[in-house]
Amino acid sequence: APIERTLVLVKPDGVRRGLAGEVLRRVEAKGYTLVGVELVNAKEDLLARHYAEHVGKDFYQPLVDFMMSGPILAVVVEGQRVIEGFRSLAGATDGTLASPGTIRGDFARSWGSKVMQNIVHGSDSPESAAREIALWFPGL
Ligand code: DAT
Ligand code: MG
Repeated sequence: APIERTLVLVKPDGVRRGLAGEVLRRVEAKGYTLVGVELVNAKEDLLARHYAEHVGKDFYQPLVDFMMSGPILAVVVEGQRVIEGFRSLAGATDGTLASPGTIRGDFARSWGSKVMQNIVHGSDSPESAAREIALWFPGL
């Protein structure tokens, strides 16, 4: 199986709630490798590039404002099929619907206009992962 890298973000709600270590613990317990970790106070231009696919949607500005509401733990994770694998660990976007046992299912309950408060981000494809890793870890 191919070795991939993905970008994981512990969002400001996750950091505020003290869940950064729990997310890293689950990533490591699964057998993935941490290859970059940094606490970031993200600026609007970085978030605009990160969320380029959502620019113009009604939830775009609330999403960016939320992502600027506190520090984010940015992590590059490596492993076999880790892009799909981390999405599976994270669970569904809506915390109400995310399965128990997933990060969102266990720790998020937000839905509707607060659905962005779902603890983590994970890249959704090899193309997104390459683009996002270059944005958050230009040296990597
Ligand atoms: P995911 O984070 O599961 O990849 P996404 O890429 O579709 O989900 O959306 C990015 C984030 O934006 C998501 O974590 C939560 C927020 N979001 C998505 N759809 C939304 C909506 N309809 N209203 C408010 N926030 C939304
Ligand atoms: Mg996404």
